[in-house]
Amino acid sequence: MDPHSTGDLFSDEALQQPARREQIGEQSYVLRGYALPWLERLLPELRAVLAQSPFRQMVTPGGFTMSAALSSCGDLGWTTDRQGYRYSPIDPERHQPWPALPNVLRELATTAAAAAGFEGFAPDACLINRYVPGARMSLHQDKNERDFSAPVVSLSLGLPAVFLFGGHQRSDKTQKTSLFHGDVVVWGGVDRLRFHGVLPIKHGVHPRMGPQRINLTFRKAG
Ligand SMILES: O=C(O)CCC(=O)C(=O)O
Repeated sequence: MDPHSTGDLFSDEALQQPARREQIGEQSYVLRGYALPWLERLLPELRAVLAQSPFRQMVTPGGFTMSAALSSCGDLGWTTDRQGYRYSPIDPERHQPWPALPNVLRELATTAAAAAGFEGFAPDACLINRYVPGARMSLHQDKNERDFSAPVVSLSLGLPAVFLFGGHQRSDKTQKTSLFHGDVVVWGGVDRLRFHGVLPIKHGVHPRMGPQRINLTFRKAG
């Protein structure tokens, strides 16, 4: 995640366009480039979180190692092992609380949610996924949270991804949306439990983030 120097001319701010809002569902939006103006503040905080709770490979209840490596920050972190999926206040590798959710991440998630029509979003969990080329996320619903009235806010950094957005049944047709560095997806309300996933990440090197994609998903879990 070390910045590769691109000079001021090509900084995220210089490249920034006004965020475009693309509707992908009745209450779901992609906010194009929304996070670009935040990145100078956000990336050092993210790096500090990951220095405390580094990425690790987790195992599903079925015994499969997830291809994305995971970490978390906030009051609750999402974990999986042979016992099941759950939120926990404790990082199971360090036996200590997860790192606190940095203010800049909280603010980003809250304002992005509001831009998508969800005022007052107060996340208490931020799951951080790291995808190297070839890593993917199979179709799933986010349903380990207590209350589905809050949206999911998802920030993409680094290499592009193809996001799959399905329906309420696993077998429903999915729509494909390319996600780029700085894009934020928000889904909630009638769309909150829609299946979603990510196709295998293509090989590449992102000028700012290197050969990886990092995704942060903010949720109200507790
Ligand atoms: O990486 C992404 O864009 C989606 C991540 C995701 O689906 C999840 O964390 O539940």
